[in-house]
Amino acid sequence: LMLESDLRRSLERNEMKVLFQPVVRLEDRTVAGFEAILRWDHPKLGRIPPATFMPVAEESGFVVNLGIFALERTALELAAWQRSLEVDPPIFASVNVSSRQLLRHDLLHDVKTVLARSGVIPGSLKLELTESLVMENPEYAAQMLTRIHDLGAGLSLDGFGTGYSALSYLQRFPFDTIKIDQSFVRQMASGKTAILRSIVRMANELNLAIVAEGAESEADAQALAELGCDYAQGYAFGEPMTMLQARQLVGAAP
Ligand code: G
Ligand code: G
Ligand code: MN
Ligand code: NA
Repeated sequence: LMLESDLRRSLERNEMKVLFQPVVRLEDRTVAGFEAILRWDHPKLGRIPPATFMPVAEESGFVVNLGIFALERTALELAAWQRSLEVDPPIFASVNVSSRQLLRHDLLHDVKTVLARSGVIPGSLKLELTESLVMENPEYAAQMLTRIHDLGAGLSLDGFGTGYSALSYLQRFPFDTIKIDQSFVRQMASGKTAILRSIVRMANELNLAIVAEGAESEADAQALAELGCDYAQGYAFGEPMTMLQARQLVGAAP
């Protein structure tokens, strides 16, 4: 496949970008952190979204290289900001983790290396893992994630509510944050809030921070705040942006 050989050269050719999408505090709309999202600028095909190249990367194993790249770029940028910004709590950034990276690769080693090399404030670098990923092998995932948590990395449960597992079960994993899938925000707009309310109540009881994904309007943001979500991410607050734009947004030194 053409795309696969191109993909393998994307990193050395500098075509892969790590974009940052803001996550804001709903109480005052300040920027709390960012989610790192990969974008591929192909020389001939133009901008290719992760939904297109991630399946190819998963298949070929190159997803591990991409994951390490995203983790390193994110940690180095965040650490640079932290040297010039005095904000408490520090701005965080979260990086998506693929199945192969957690289950068939030494993710613990990668995280340890990146934390040591970058010098980011512990807890401000987070990993995002989906429910379906951790449920592929719950025992192994729980063991690995506990060791990664012990290194000082934060852990977010991504796309919550789309799978079949219960928060009470996931309590066994050292997550500090859950990200509620954007499908619940869409439902909320048509008056369906029951599931969202129960997720928020249980997350509060388990001491988990809540990020609602896919907040596209001021009305979404208001409703999510009223339901008790702590943070929101979505087009209402900003699309994935370049690191330079993100740096300017938080007022870090150039
Ligand atoms: O931005 P977009 O909606 O196209 O992203 C689609 C998917 O790609 C999202 O589910 C996101 O989790 C995934 N994705 C984006 N960046 C990364 C990355 O660095 N690593 C992994 N594993 N997935 C990513
Ligand atoms: O990792 P995850 O699947 O959560 O990736 C988030 C994806 O959702 C990103 O690819 C991002 O571009 C997309 N996204 C972010 N904010 C919004 C939004 O407000 N609306 C929609 N439809 N998609 C969004
Ligand atoms: Mn994510
Ligand atoms: Na998500």
